[in-house]
Amino acid sequence: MWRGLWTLVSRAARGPHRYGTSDPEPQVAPMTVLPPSRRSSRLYPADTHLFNILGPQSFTGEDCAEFHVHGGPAVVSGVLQALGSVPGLRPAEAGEFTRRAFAHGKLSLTEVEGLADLIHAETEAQRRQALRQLDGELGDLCRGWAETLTKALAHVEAYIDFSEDDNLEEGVLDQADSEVRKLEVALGVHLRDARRGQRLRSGAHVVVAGPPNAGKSSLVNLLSRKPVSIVSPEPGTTRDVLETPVDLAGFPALLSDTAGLREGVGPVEQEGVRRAQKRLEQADLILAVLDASDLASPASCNFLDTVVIPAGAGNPSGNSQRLLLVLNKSDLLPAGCSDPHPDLPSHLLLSCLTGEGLDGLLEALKKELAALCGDPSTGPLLTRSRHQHHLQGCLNALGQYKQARDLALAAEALRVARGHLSCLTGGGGTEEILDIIFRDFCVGK
Ligand SMILES: Nc1nc2c(ncn2[C@@H]2O[C@H](COP(=O)(O)OP(=O)(O)OP(=O)(O)O)[C@@H](O)[C@H]2O)c(=O)[nH]1
Ligand SMILES: [Mg+2]
Repeated sequence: MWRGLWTLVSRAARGPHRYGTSDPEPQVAPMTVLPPSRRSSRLYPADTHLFNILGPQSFTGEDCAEFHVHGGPAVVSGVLQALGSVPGLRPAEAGEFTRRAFAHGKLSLTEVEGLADLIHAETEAQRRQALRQLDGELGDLCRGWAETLTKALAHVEAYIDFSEDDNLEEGVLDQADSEVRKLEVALGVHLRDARRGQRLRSGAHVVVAGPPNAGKSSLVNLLSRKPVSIVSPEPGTTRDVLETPVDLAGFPALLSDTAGLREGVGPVEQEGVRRAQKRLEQADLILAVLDASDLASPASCNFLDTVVIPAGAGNPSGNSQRLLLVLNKSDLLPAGCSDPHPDLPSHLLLSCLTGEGLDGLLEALKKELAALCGDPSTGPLLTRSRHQHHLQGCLNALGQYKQARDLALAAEALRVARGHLSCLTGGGGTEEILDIIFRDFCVGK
């Protein structure tokens, strides 16, 4: 590669604009002396450096050259233009550096996914989770499990080949069975946590619902800190489901504003109510909003009876759907009235108008989201459906191992189980899967 390396001459690094249009195009000239590995060479003009990193220490594992130049757009475009004129040089494809690093064994597939997640992380919890995956935690776990399976397979094969032999130690099959049982338990634990991991990566679905005019859109705008929805004193303003991604107390969430739930309305609003109800069924967390000064209205009572009470408000540890009940417009309550409705299920008082109660709501949301997404530093490791698919495949194959009547079939089931773990870390990855994963990357990484 070094034979083809060129260094920039002064005009390229200075950029074309500074010298006017009559100036010649940026140029490159052959470089005679290369800097030693991991050292930089100063090029002309001052402050342009060439960094030489020899493989396999570089990110991709290949010999690399990095140009460190001033960040002004004209300088950068001058350098790129000059490099682009060298035969054989071209800009990197999206994800190409990472793909090369994977091809050279510098990163496993789960680490590649961790890097992609880190690049796209928008919240603190996502960043911490991505760092764990980039550090190789999931890959290490899979490799440990694959080793266990290799041992179990060796025991089964030893039994097939040498069971007649007196030298074979006793209970080899029992050992294999016990390893498989332990593995089943471990996989089960991680699979049960998979939904939380996926929420942590792509955001929990938080649906804001309630009767018309309760202040749902006002709350969505307050939490997302932008005017997502139209707010008006007219009941029935919101019809469509409006989604917005938000960072809620450090956790990623997809916040949906919905139509106010009520009966006896026109066909358009009716369709809005139908959509709102459908969205409610898919919610990870319902933010139920009522007007604190209008709790006796038929729409409020109906919402309490049909949504809040069945969802088991105040009992988030149960199996019921998670729900936070918010009594909005607390500013309209008589002064000095701390909790006007002690008989209602557990709730929070809020005023979207004054912002009072917002801190308490964010604190409650943080607790709910931590329970839904898991602790990003110690919690779930399976963040993609691809992970879940392979672990489930592995678990199914272990089930077949236990049912196999024939030792050859039992050994084959162990091989299938091990194959799934190897696909998870990229050992048996097909081109299509690699294409999907690398497509997520931004250009240049
Ligand atoms: N006093 C007071 N008014 C509020 C508060 N929050 C919202 N409002 C007002 O209540 C009215 C309805 O607010 P929205 O946010 O549009 O209510 P909504 O629940 O989205 O209404 P629909 O979309 O029609 O179902 C508007 O006039 C808001 O300004 C509050 O905390 N205090
Ligand atoms: Mg609205």
